[in-house]
Amino acid sequence: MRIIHTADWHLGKMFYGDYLTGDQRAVLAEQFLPLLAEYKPDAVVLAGDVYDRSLPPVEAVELFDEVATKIVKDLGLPFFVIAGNHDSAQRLSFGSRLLETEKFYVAGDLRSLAGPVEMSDAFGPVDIVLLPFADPAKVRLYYNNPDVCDHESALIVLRNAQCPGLLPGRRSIAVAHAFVAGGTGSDSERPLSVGGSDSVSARIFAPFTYAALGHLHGPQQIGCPEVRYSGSLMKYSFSEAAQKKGVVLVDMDGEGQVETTFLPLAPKRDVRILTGFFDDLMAAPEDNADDYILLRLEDKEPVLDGMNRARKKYPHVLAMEMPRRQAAVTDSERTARLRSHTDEELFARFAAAMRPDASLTKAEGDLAREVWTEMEKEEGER
Ligand SMILES: [Mn+2]
Repeated sequence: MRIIHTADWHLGKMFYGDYLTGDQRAVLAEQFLPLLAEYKPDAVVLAGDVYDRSLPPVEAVELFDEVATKIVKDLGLPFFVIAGNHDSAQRLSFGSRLLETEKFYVAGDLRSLAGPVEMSDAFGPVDIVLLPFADPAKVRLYYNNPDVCDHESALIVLRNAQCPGLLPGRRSIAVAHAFVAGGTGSDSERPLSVGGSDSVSARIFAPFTYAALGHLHGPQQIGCPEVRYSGSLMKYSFSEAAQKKGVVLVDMDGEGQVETTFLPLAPKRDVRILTGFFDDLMAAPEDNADDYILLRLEDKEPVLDGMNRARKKYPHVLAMEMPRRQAAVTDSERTARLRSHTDEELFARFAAAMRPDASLTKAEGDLAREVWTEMEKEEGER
C-alpha cells in the first residue's frame, strides 16, 4: 500500500495582507498533482487545515473543489480529508456521505463519522481511521462521556469510537490533527486551546501501522518514522523560512513495515529572511528577487524610507526588523525623548532626516506652522 500524506494546506491564507491563493494554486497544479501522477499512490491523505479559516474566501473553495476533482475523478485516487482546528468541521462535511461513494472521504462533523474505511492491496485489508480535530467539550457532549477533560482524553474517546476493534496484525492508518507531545511548533499554528494542555501522547497512535498527522507546520517524526507530520503545503510564517516543505510518500508492505520518503515541493516564491546591513543587502547580487522577504537589519541608525527602497529590488519585501536599534533605545526612552520637543521642532527634525542635503526654507517653515495652527484650532473646536 502506498499513500501520499499531506496536511495543512491553509487554502485562502493571508500573508502580510495578501492572499496566497495564487501561489497555492500554482504549487498544487504544477507540483503536487504531477507528483501524484508520477508516484501513483493507492490513496491521498490530507490531515487537516484544508482552509485557513472556518469561512474561507470563495477562491479557496474553488481551488479545493478543482484539486479534489482532479485527485478523485481524473487520477482516480481515493482522497481522505479530515478537518483541522482552522476548518469548520460542519461546513467541510457538507455532502460527505454522498461523496463517499466517489471515494472522497471527508471527516469533520462527529455526527457524520462512520468508523474505519477499508482499503486493500495484494496482501489484504488496510483500515483508514479518520480522527478529525474536535474540541474536548464537543467530544464530551457528543459521546456523553464526562471523563473527557482535555485533548488527550478526547482523542482517545474519538479513536475508540472510530475503531472499536482493531484486529491484532491487521494493518491500519490513522489520520489525525493534533499537537503530539515532543513536536516542534512554528509561528503560523494557532494553539489548540487557550490555557490547559493541548498536547496528546504519541502512545495514542501505537495501535496503528502509520499515523498521518497534521497541525505542526514543520515536517517531523515523533519518536519513530511511523508517527509523522508531513508539514504544511507552503511556508506560512517567517519562522518557517529554514524549513523544507513537501509531502510524505508512505510505503507499507504486507507485514506492516513502513518506509517513508519526503518529497519536496518548491513554490514559485520562497519565504526568506535576509540578515545584514541595508546597503550591503541592496548591493548584493540576487537571483530570486521575487521571493517573500523579511529584512533583519544590523544597522543601528535609522534606514530612511527603507521599505520603499527595498521594494525596488524585492517587490515582495514584507517586513523590516532592526533588532540592534530596538536594543539600543527602549520604547519608553524614545517616548520621553520625543516629549521633550515641541511639534515644530519634531517636524523640523523629521524634514532634516528625510532631506539631509537641504534644511527647511522660510516659506516651508511658515507653511508648516500655518498647518499646525489650523490643526490645533480644529482640535479645539471638536
Ligand atoms: Mn495548520
